[in-house]
Amino acid sequence: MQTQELEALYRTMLRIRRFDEGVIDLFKEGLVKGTAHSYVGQEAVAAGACATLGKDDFVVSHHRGHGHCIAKGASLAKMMAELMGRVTGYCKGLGGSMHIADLDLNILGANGIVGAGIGIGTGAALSNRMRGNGAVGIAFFGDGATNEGIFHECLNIGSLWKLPVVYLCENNQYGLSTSIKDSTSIDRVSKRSAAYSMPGVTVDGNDVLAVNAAVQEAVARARKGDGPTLIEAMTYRYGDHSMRANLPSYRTDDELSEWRKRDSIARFEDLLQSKHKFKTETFERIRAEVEAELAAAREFAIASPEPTLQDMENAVYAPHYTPSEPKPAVSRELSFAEAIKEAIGQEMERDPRVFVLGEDVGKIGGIFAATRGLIEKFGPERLRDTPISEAAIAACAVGSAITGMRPIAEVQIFDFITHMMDMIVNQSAKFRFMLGGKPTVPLVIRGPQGGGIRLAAQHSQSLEAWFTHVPGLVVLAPSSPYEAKGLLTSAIREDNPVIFLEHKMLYVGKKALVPEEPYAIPIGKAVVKRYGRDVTRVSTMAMVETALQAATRLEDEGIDVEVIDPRTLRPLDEDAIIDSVKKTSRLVIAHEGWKRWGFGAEVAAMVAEKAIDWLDAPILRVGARDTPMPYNDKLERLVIPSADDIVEAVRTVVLRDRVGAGAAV
Ligand SMILES: Cc1ncc(C[n+]2csc(CCOP(=O)(O)OP(=O)(O)O)c2C)c(N)n1
Ligand SMILES: [Mg+2]
Repeated sequence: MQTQELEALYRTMLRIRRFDEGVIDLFKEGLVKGTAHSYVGQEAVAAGACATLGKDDFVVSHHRGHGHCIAKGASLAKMMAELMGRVTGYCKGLGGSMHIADLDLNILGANGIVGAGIGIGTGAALSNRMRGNGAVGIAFFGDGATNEGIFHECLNIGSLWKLPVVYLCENNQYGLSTSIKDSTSIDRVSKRSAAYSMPGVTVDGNDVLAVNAAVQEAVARARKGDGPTLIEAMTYRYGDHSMRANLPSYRTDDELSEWRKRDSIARFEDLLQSKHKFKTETFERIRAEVEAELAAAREFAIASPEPTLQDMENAVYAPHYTPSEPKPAVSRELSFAEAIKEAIGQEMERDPRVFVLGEDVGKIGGIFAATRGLIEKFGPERLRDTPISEAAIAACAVGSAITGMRPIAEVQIFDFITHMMDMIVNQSAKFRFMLGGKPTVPLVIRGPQGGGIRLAAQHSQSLEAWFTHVPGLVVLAPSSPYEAKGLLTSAIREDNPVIFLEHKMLYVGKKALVPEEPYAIPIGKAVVKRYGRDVTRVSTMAMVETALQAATRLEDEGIDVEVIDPRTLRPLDEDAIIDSVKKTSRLVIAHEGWKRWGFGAEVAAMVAEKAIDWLDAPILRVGARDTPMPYNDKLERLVIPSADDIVEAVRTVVLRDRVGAGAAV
């Protein structure tokens, strides 16, 4: 190694150590709030590893991430400002220590969720492979993360697809207070590589040159297309788990002093002096330069303003996609599945970044046939069959979306989305926000949901309220083949993560007219499916058809129902609902999800807040009974709201008013 490279390694280690020592002081002074996890003791891992990467290569970090960011070239001033919650920080003060990222430097982010970076790194590697850019990446994680499911799912996928990524475990012997000896069934993390048929090596993580050599080999292997390597770097953190931690002691003084004897910086200084003839003045010069840089960073941060409420609110969503094509005229009948397939096929043709991944989506085109036949046109790279690994599927979607692809991930049956929750809720919905509102996360998670075909409690749920509750997500809910194609087209073109709900009864429902040309239905725009004077009915997905049937029956009784399909559940077209309620003065909401704590509760509250003076009757909700979905067909029909239930609710609000408030109906 050249003197210059050795000096650079040394400087990086010193910058990391002095930065994090400075952060401890700032925390004590109250200038850094919340918490931060010190990297002091582990500097050789980040410095040795990142020195093997070029600018186009990526790193994904974890909660103890300052070292990785610094080693990959992040600005100390912007990091410091972020730690102080300032608007000039990497995340405009919205992310803090655990979310620092710089996509321009391919630092894809630290992470507050243990193990998540392994998933995002796997997705980013997939994206690099698909874009053919020759870049590789390192996913850093702690020993504790190797007992998370995402580790195992992703090492399997990474190896199976020979992805250009290095899995780098920083084994600092503890996950919070728990020793690896008490948490891990194997004596060497690197041995777990055998289960995923990739090389596994353990290196001295306090020897910067040893780390550098091992990672160099792994990076070369990844770049050649031979797939990932699992590296375990043995190291130790000197400080407690975090700056906020004030834990009873769980490590011995002897253990700490043993590790201090192997301090990476002191050892490297000795080597540079003895073998490479570095002079005392060289060290002094570097130290002085680092101190000056840190002082300037600190000053910059302290002088920086804090973010405003508007900075925060603007960071949640990227602007929604707005359609520009004229509405096409020519129509023919398609089934719901055909409409979805047509949207996906047309968008894949239009944009090479669009691809599909999921269980059985490629060769057989999905168990509901939503992608059937597309593989023949687009091939197995873009119609990607995956292992049964929902967390990794969602992780590949997030990692590839933030690095330039536009993935569509299928959930085979929506109930399995429970396995994807971290990636959807903690990662995709918050990524843009945590990074100060800059990046986009263009991904779609779609699949069949709802009951009606006797699939019982774990294959029939309507879980939309879980997702409408989360800022950062878009939730789309088509009610017909026409809506399915137009909304999915928008979803694929949208720069925010979209949850796309495909009700199973629509899959088995009637064909309907769908234009052949691509068209996009605007996000956040409801449609009036039937105009009426007496009562507003807000209905979603399969309940729209049920509501229309109920409306026809009510017509015979002289009750004129207006049926509104919000189509987008989040962001909700509040104006369309309010305008209708102002006209009819009555509101009934019907959805298949549970009535209690459901989507309808939000609609009801919104109308109560904004239009209570226009209401002549209480708002009624019709939703599923408060039980899981039963298998028995008669009971299932009793749980899912029927046209009878809707008719009854409408009669209640209308007749109540016609016979006078307070009358029993
Ligand atoms: C999924 C999840 N579980 C638990 C936590 C709380 N937590 C944060 S860091 C940590 C320890 C992680 O240990 P390790 O992966 O070895 O990293 P280290 O802190 O040692 O660097 C825990 C339990 C979390 N943030 N995320
Ligand atoms: Mg650890």
